[in-house]
Amino acid sequence: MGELKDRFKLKADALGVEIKEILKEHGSKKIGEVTLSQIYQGMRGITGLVSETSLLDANEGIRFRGYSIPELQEKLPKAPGGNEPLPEGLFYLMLIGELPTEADAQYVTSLLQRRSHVPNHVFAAIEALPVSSHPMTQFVTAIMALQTESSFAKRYAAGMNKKEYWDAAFDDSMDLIARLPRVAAYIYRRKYRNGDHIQPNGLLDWAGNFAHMMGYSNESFKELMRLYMTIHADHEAGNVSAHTTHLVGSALSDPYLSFAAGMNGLAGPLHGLANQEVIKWIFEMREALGVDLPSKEQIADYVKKTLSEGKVVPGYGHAVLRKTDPRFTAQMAFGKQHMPDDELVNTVWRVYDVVPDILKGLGKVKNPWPNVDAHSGALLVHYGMVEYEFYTVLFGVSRALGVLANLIWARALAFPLERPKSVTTDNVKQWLAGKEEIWGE
Ligand code: HAX
Repeated sequence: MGELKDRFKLKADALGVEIKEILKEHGSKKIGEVTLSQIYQGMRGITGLVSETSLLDANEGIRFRGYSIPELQEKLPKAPGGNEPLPEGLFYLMLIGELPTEADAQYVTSLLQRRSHVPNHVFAAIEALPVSSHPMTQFVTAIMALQTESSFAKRYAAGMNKKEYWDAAFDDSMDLIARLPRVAAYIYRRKYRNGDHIQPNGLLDWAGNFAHMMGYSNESFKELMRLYMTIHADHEAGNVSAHTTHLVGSALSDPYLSFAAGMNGLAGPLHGLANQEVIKWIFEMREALGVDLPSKEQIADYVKKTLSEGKVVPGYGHAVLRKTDPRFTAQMAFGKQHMPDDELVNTVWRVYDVVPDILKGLGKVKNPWPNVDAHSGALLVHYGMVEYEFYTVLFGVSRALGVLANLIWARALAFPLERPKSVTTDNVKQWLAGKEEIWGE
């Protein structure tokens, strides 16, 4: 791993120097203003974080180190015979800031293959939970059980120099990324395949091996996993899973503790769990209507019913995006290529034809367009993965790439403990009455 670490260290040292200079000269410049509404309403639009790995534009969608998803699909290395990008290549890009060569991506693959051993007590910890536990509960439990392997925690306890934090975070992050597919596949086979587990194939790429261990040997499913693991990896720093991992990491909690915290946030229905909610909602709609491919009129009626029951339409809307999510579009293109006649996939496309106008009509939804979660489930069901409670685990395995690349950067750039100021409504009322000094430090 020395070579990858050396390349990273060079980049991190150079950026560290640049940031010092920027702050020395411009540190007191204002980057924005904060309104009262913003602090009561989810801090939307407040710029308060730095992330090197990706940037979200409200209209264009996500760019990873400046590259859009179609550009990544074109420029990142592929598996032999494949068309979709290798997520290992995206991880390299996020970490090093340069497009990987084929050899670079293969090197990351081989590092992950070598570090993928999962100790037995982790499987025992999973087995201690009832099979009925939600897969995300099992996933987070397994990550916590893996924490015994943290070299960051061990080195910190032994008096690690703060200049070495990044190095220990690097080791833990690579180990964790390498082990997650095995853990996730174990949970899948335990819960849905009677514990009939499949051993890893040490010759396969990270996502291909994940597909294999879950029991999907079909080449086009492996391609879907490569695409899926790439597009879900990162969405700049403010989303719940990324921000939580970053926040917890800022307390020098090791990467296992930090990532587990982020995954608890991903498990919320307004965030990553939306991918299970979408397919559950579509299954319920099909059952209620008694048809496999509802008409647009039937869908419109069902959407209105959902809204009238005080529920959100899952897979639609976003806190930052204001157009169709390019991650939705990439999955739609995959569907058109691999399964154009699939009725469930066609239902997703019909929902896309109908929902935005209805949400626009409500007059309060800032983004009526689909997000990443609106599409993913239908593609998985096509290959037989109907167990939608598992979908957020797939998202989590992918999200590790982005949030852990960020955690390594945060330790390398010596980002301090995160600690914003909060107020009480009483403070606010006094301030509005003209007593400005109440804010304190
Ligand atoms: N259906 C119905 N109402 C919606 C809606 C939707 N899909 N999206 C937003 N709204 C409503 C909000 O509930 C809010 O209503 P109230 O004022 O009555 O509370 C109003 O529109 C304004 O909300 P907003 O400013 O447009 O949206 P937010 O930034 O507050 O929330 C959410 C963004 C993603 C949480 C929201 O759009 C939502 O709940 N969507 C459905 C769940 C979903 O798809 N989540 C996944 C998002 C992507 C992601 O993180 N994936 O992991």
